[in-house]
Amino acid sequence: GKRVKLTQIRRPFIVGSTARPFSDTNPRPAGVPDNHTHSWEVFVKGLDDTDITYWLRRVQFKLHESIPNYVRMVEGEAGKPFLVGETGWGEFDITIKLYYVNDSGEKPQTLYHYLRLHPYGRTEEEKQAMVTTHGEVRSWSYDEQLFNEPYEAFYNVLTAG
Ligand code: SLL
Repeated sequence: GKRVKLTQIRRPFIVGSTARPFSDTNPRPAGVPDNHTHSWEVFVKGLDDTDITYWLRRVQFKLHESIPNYVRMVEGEAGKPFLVGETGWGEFDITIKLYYVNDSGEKPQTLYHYLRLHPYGRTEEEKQAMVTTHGEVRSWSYDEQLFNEPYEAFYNVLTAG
């Protein structure tokens, strides 16, 4: 196929994690080890939960090796985040590999997200900014996927609707 020359298409997305300490409102599920302190999830999703499966096909999350089946592949489902949920006690770097739709001809790309269970920041204000009213610790980043000189068929998919 032919590429659309001198053209770049950007698509925004959010990569992040949300952690919840075990508590009365977030009880430790049966079978979860005593030393686990939090439930958490890591995800890739569209802005305001818009669908991104027209350009992103699947996502591989590489968690800490201490976690059973620490390499998780998540296939896209229209309108749903690419998401892995777990429980644990520690923070670590998660390797996230993005696989694009076949029409794109794009090679997979890797990005990193540090899982935070505890508020982090230089000041009390910075820490508080991570915590929701429900006591969730959010570490969310805005990111943009750049498609440079996309193939015509893929360009049409990207710009349809
Ligand atoms: C640390 N470098 O030492 C980090 C490693 C690993 C945390 C943290 C998994 C628990 C499980 C878990 O929370 N690992 O599934 O057994 O702080």
